[in-house]
Amino acid sequence: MLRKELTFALNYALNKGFQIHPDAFRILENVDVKKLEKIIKEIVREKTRKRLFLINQDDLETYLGIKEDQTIRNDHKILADPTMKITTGEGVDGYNALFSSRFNKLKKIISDRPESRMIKPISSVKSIKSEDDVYVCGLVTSRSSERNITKMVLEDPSGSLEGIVFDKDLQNVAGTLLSDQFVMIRVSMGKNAGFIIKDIILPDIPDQSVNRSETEAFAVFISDLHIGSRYFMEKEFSEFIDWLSSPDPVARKVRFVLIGGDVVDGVGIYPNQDKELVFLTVQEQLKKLEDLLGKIPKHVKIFIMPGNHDPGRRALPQPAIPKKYNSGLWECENIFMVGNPAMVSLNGVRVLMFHGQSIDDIVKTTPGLSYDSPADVMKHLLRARHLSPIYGSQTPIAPELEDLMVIDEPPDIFHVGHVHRAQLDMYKGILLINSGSWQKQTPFQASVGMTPNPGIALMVNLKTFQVFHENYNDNLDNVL
Ligand code: D5M
Ligand code: FE
Ligand code: ZN
Repeated sequence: MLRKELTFALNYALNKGFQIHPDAFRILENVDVKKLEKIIKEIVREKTRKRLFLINQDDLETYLGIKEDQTIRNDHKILADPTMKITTGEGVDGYNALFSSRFNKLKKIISDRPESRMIKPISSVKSIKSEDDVYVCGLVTSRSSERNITKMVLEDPSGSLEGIVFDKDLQNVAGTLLSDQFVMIRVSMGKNAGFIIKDIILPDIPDQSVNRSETEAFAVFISDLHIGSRYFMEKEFSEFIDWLSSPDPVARKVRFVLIGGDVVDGVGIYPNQDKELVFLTVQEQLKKLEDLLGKIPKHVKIFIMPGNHDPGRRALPQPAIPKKYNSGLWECENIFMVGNPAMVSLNGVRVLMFHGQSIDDIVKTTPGLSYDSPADVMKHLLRARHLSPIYGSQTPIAPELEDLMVIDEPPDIFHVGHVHRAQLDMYKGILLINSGSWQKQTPFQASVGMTPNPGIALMVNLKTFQVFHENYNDNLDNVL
């Protein structure tokens, strides 16, 4: 239904012999009604003078002061995307290949550290009776605490080694290690021929120089729209989309929108989901996404990554949402479909995107970590240099020949979603963003005591790394 003010404005122009381009029409729809009459009359007067009888997008953008600033760059490069790399090994052989790739990649990463020159294969350590401490590295296959000691088993391609931690502080470090995580340890031979662990060293993030954009382009970080769910906040999300076309000085500088997964609610993801859906097929859900994103100005590049609710493979790493579910998104000039995880460069700023499925397993097994502070879990992942270390828990992991979940290169920005809590933090110069959600608290989340803060769009000035946010939630308690 056209608003009466819009109808008046259109009739005014049409009666003066004007045509109105559909793109211009879309802009008019979003203009403040009180200003419509004045705008249309001035444009008609101006163009009549020039004897041009078509009102197009450019006329309106010029008039409204929302014309694209051509000096703000929007260069992008997709640096890593699993979509075309997925091979899927099979069964035991596949997992052997996966874990051996994990070990080799992380050993290479840790080889930048001085101690790593002394790393010995586990099998060789077992046969020597050295007085000196030795370094070994491997994946943690088990850890347990009883009485006042912590036991840990580490495995490398040559064998496995059980060590004991006595030191209290070091036991706390050991307690935060995730199963199948890569570590380097310093051990000595104890009196009873057992190994004593003296130090635990994680691959972690080295001190690094951070990349910045030369121009003040803004990137917006969002995730977990859950379109199709009756709890999807369509009104608030639409307001945010309209804001992107508004004269707001920050909106005028937005050149990128990154969407970190769970774009739709999906179908058959949890029992009795259909009772909570307003669109019952993923095709309808994705069409709605396409329509909403279609309103974003074309100079804004949009990157879409899948999450655990989106169609396609569920196991990590996930390929991009397959084209067969919605070809429109794939064909749209300013939309880029990427897999999960992915690394993209925006004007030279490197953004690592990951939906965040592994957070569920990590908060369950790690003391001190919770859903309320996803940024702390993100730091944990960076220290482990791996996005999903735990194998065999809730997060499905595919037996890829190469472990694509290793964080090969540190990013400048680390963007994660999944837990529906918007949060910001920094770690070793890396900006950590959990992008929250656009879905109200679901009955399931209420039942497990999860309180999301939905309806907040986070954005970063890629030149200064200043962070802004737009909060579309009416609830005043809903804050960042
Ligand atoms: O997940 C939204 C949030 O809900 C995320 O933090 C995980 C949590 N969640 C989802 N399913 C479960 C189960 N079964 N147990 C515990 N926590 C869960 P989303 O991916 O949007 O559904
Ligand atoms: Fe989600
Ligand atoms: Zn999710």
